[in-house]
Amino acid sequence: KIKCISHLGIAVKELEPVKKLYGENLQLEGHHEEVVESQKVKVSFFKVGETNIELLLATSPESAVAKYIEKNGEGIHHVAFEVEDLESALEELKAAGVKLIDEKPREGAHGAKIAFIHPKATHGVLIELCQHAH
Ligand code: CMX
Repeated sequence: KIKCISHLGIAVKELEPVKKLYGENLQLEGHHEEVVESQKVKVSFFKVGETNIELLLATSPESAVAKYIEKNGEGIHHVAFEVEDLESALEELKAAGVKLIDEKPREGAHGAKIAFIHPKATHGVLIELCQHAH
C-alpha cells in the first residue's frame, strides 16, 4: 500500500547553484545530504511539507543520473512512493507482470529500502518505491 510521495528526484549537473535555488530563493529547508555509493549519486534533500525534493548529482559517468542528463538534460528524474512493506509490494507487482528494475529491495539514502519499477512499464515515469525505518 502506498502511503505518500516520499520525494521527487531531480537530476542536476551541479549541486551548489540548485541548492541555492531551493534553499535560498524558494526558502525550503535543506535537511540531509549523502553519497549513495551503490546508486553512484550524491543526494541533497529539501523538505516540502510531508514530502521532499531530492537533488541528484551523478558521482560517475556510469551513473543512471549522468546517462539521464546526457539524453534529456536536467529535470525530474523519478517519483518515489513510500510503501508500508516493500518486499510484498514488489512481489505483488511481479505477480501482476509489471516490469521491475529491482526485484529485491536495495539500500538507498537514509538507510531506506528502495526499488525501481522500469519506465517501460510506467508510461515513461521512473517510479521508485521506498520504505523508511521510522
Ligand atoms: N525516466 C523516464 N524514462 C527513463 C528514465 C527516467 N529517469 N531513464 C531512462 N528512461 C527511459 C529512456 O528514455 C529509454 O527509453 P527509450 O528506449 O524509449 O529511449 C529507456 O528508459 C532506457 O533508457 P537508457 O537511456 O537506455 O538507459 P538504461 O536502460 O541503461 O537505464 C534505467 C535506464 C531506468 C533502467 C536506469 O536508469 C536505472 O536502473 N534506474 C534506476 C536506478 C536509478 O535511477 N538510480 C539513480 C537515483 C538513485 C536514488 O534516488 O537514490
